[in-house]
Amino acid sequence: MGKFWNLVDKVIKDSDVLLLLLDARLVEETMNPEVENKVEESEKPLIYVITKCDLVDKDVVEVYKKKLKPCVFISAKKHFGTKILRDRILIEAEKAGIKTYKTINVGVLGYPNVGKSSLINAMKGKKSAPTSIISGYTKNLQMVRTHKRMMLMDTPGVIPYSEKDYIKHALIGTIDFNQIREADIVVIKLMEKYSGMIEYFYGVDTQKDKEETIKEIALKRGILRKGGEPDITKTAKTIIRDWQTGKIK
Ligand SMILES: Nc1nc2c(ncn2[C@@H]2O[C@H](COP(=O)(O)OP(=O)(O)OP(=O)(O)O)[C@@H](O)[C@H]2O)c(=O)[nH]1
Ligand SMILES: [Mg+2]
Repeated sequence: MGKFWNLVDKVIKDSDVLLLLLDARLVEETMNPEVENKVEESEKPLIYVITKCDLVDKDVVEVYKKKLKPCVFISAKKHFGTKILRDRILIEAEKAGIKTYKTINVGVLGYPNVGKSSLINAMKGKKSAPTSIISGYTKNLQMVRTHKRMMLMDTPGVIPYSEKDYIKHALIGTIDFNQIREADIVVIKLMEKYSGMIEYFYGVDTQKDKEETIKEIALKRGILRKGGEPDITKTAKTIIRDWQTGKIK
């Protein structure tokens, strides 16, 4: 991770404008104060980009328009918001005094798996930056010219040094669903955060005892141990996979 932070410093140094990407389903959780501080110190413009907006209701993210300035909503999947983002980058570059004949270097920063590479591809209109459901996929810097005057720099995702909250990482997708410890606890947290969402997706009743709900999903999906008992861990991992890949919304 230390190596990745060095890359972040380099990207900030080489950029004219910085984007900080935040996952629409976990905006607060994917905030990155360390990155924000570094950008602030550099005195370069920062645009907050809320990604994966196809996975949430508009009202959920609308509140961030006031909190984060400037802020652009995008969905790389639905190709929504990319023109607005391009225009916003041009505005911020102009404000920062970048000459109109000069290429604008744009650094794309954010947690692993928030959709940095996907955004670059959506801006470009074709796949140039490799993406994956496996978090930590981008390992190096990659420059992609997305428009005549715009060079986007893809970076490996970084998480704050102090960050040790594995439940949060599981929800963001920083930890792959296969590697998750205590997957049932992660699912229970998810059920608490988004009341009724998991139950609705799997077509089971909402219950007080959330462990029972996982059991019911296991039975419904036939995820069983050898003896026919519901396999809680495997079911919880399946739920986390469906969440991380955006099936549950
Ligand atoms: N539904 C939806 N999924 C998206 C969107 N953008 C990205 N994803 C998914 O999120 C996952 C991660 O996307 P990437 O673009 O690889 O994310 P990244 O930030 O580059 O990840 P790292 O390189 O691992 O840091 C992939 O499974 C994408 O398909 C979006 O706009 N909508
Ligand atoms: Mg990437």
